[in-house]
Amino acid sequence: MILLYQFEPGLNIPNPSNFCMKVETYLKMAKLPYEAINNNNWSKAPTRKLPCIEDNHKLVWDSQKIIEYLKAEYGNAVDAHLTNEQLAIGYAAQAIAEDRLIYCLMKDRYYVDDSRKAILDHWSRAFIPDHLKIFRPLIKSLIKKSMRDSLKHQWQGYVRYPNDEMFEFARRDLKALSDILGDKPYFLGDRPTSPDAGIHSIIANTIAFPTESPLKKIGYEFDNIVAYHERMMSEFYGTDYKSKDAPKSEKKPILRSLLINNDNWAAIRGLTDKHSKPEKTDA
Ligand SMILES: N[C@@H](CCC(=O)N[C@@H](CS)C(=O)NCC(=O)O)C(=O)O
Repeated sequence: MILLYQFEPGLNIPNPSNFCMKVETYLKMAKLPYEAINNNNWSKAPTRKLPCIEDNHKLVWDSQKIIEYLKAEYGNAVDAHLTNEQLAIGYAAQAIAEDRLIYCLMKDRYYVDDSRKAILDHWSRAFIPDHLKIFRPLIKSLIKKSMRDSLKHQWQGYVRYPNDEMFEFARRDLKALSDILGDKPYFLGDRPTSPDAGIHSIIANTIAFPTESPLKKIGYEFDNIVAYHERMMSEFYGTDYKSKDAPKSEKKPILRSLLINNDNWAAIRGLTDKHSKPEKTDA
């Protein structure tokens, strides 16, 4: 059984982490049996990011690498019919969503009051159990600071723009996605393919987030995007999806011994572990 380590579902979207949702959607699309470990155990993950999967004594991380691994290991029935041109269009559409629109989403999450309150409430409950809830305000301010710091240092500095300018970018990105989708049911035709897993996870996080926000409002300007969201939800999660129905997982640790490549692990942890000492080099 494939184990999917991910953040906890909540806010009535399958996962407030779009990359976790992307992998879960792909697993459903490919009809692969899996168990979701909703335990927020990001600090044990090789890059301190989720999702990761554990399969056949291997740990694989990064949503796209996970999908490529699953295709190699279990076959590629989902995308096998696509031409190279379609694959390239899917790749480009996915990049608009995952590498551009995502910054507008993060701006909304951490710089718009209602959205920020909702996401920080969710994470603080996910990370701190009820009997320690006195610490939730502290964790909220730490998460807010850490997210804002990392967003401000993102190379292109998108979040430094005022909200209205930033959300204009979102309108452009969503318009491009809407034009690529056109009147097709899915991004590359009549049936869902792997780029839909990535694109929809961003769209769901944009328009199905529970608070009203400038970004969500812009999402609702595009009727075919809204219909696409409903189609994807009904296909993979059910029309009346409620995240509170998702199981809470025990704290099952990610097993470090299951790494695909231990050299890779050491190199990655050297880059991500704040406490690791840099290796001495002759240079
Ligand atoms: N490139 C990675 C990105 C994963 C990622 O950014 N995960 C976020 C949640 S959506 C995360 O783990 N954030 C925790 C952190 O940065 O501390 C992938 O595609 O899996």
